[in-house]
Amino acid sequence: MKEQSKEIDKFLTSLLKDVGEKLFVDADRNKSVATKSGRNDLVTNFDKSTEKSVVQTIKENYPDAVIVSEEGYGDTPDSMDGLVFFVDPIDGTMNFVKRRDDFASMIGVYLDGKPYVGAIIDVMNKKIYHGGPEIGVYENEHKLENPENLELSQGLVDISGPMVLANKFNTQKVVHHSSGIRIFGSAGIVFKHLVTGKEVMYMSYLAPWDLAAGRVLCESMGLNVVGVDGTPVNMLKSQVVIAGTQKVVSEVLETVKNCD
Ligand code: 2AM
Ligand code: CA
Ligand code: CA
Ligand code: CA
Repeated sequence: MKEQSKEIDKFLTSLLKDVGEKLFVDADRNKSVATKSGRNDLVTNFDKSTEKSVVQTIKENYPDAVIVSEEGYGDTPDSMDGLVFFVDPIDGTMNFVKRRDDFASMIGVYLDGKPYVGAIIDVMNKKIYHGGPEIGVYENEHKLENPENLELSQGLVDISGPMVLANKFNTQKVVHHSSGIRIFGSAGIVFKHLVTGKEVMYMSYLAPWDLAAGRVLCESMGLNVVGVDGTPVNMLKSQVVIAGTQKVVSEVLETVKNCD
């Protein structure tokens, strides 16, 4: 098991390194941009070409694995049995288009429903956050220490913009009790801040590919990842997710419970 974790970790880091080198250059290129569900929901030719080649490489190396991916090149499983790869080719597409910064590419791997190996590349900073419960979590080759179990008043939180503006789930109260709010616009970049201890909580509506890699890394480092009612997340559907230190997640769940 541990040997297989290590092998998949090597596979993911090498694959995402190649993806990162391409996207680093593509960030400066003209993009063909289309909207999906609305004007804030974008997809570019690079989201599609990246996903197509990542899915193909996974299929060549793990022919029996199931692949769940955002732009339509994967499968649509109804169970988490066996090896399941979740692929988000470009996470933070709006940033990729507007800022050419703060976007990621990520792959999370689950074995029989359990977090197994995850990898997130911060493309513009050329850093890969990767690992799993059996092997620990690394920033490139450097092993990361578990983040301190800070309280809400001791750290920065990241909550999706529309959720805070609408004060959904009492999120404005959460912000008032924290050190402040930061909104990066890429789940992958926020998970990077959680595993390096720079933020203490992330709350957002996430699809399985937004969550998969970050959940593996968080849970491997003693951070909590739960649904908005405190129940375990379901990797086969989209849902509101709270991820953060154990203390902050309990405080936020209490605040959510008391929302009017
Ligand atoms: P994306 O860029 O891969 O679409 C932006 O706030 C963050 O939320 C990004 O990680 C973005 O991923 C994700 N996101 C954007 N729209 C979403 C939606 N409708 N459902 C779930 N996640 C979304
Ligand atoms: Ca998208
Ligand atoms: Ca995403
Ligand atoms: Ca995406």
